[in-house]
Amino acid sequence: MKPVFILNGPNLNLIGQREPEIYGRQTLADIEQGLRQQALAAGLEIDFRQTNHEGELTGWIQEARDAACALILNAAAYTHTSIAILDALRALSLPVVEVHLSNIFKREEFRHRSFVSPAATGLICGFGPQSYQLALAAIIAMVQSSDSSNRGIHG
Ligand code: CA2
Repeated sequence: MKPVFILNGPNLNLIGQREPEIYGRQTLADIEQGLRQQALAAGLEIDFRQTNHEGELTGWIQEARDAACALILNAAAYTHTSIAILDALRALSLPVVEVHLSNIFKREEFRHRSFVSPAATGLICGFGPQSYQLALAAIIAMVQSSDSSNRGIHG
């Protein structure tokens, strides 16, 4: 089985150190560690990455077309600005879960628009680091149900 790509956009490397009142006290490495355990328990692999560069994030989304079974994406500020990321997502035929630590709809107006949502299977936001765990749980359920339907009901 191919890994689940978990891709993170700009400034997410700073969480846990700055603005804890918005993003919590866990670092991105803490979140990654929890997701690794969750994936392991479900027999899945994850490929967890962060970048501050739009082009790199776009390239990783393209890479997911052949290299991933599903994508969890926190595009951070590029969520609200990037048509390049929307176009790359449109070229995918995988489950895509958009995640945000904060509830973007409770925040400034400019965070209410997402260029990721129209290309996503679903969106989870507002639960802090748990947003990622809920997204992975959704992917695990989707991957396992498509796996069992491929194998037939008696496996
Ligand atoms: O809530 C989320 O997960 C966001 O994707 C986080 C982004 C923000 O631009 C989105 O609107 C919502 C910000 C990433 C972290 O940025 C920091 C900036 C300063 C200090 C710490 C983190």
